[in-house]
Amino acid sequence: MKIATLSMFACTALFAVSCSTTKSYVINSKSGTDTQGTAQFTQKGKNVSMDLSVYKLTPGIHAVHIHEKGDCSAADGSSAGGHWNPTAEKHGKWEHGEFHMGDIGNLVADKDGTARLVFETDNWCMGCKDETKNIIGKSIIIHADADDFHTQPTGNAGGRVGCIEIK
Ligand SMILES: [Cu+2]
Ligand SMILES: [Zn+2]
Repeated sequence: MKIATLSMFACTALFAVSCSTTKSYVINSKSGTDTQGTAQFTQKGKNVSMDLSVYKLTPGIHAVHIHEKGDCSAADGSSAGGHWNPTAEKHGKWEHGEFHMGDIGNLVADKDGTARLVFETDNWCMGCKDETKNIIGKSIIIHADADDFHTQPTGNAGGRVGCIEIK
């Protein structure tokens, strides 16, 4: 018991170097599609990494964003709201000029409809008190079409084919 308490304390004190938090989710298909896959988020020190694997997309380019509401209940994914934009900027390309905190970018699905994206940033956190960084309570949306990085406020990415509630 004493040893367990001590090791938990050490883990907290040394969070940046020795500990990480990982959460995994399954993608909900939306808009009558058969989208499948998983997303894993890991906070390690100051960085959050996302490992997104998607199957049964149409081949080609698909936008992926964090949207503002952690609610995938609507059949078309509209319940997830708009892009997560806690810093009130224009829609754009990640870390190029103005961009939303949810503007991850695009996935490329191969001829079988499979796509994988590994993304890491210190702009996000998992459950910290800074609401300009906290991704918990938001959602991931995978779109039917590509993000053009300039159409406001959506990137003209079309319908919503997959949704994940980040809890
Ligand atoms: Cu989106
Ligand atoms: Zn955006």
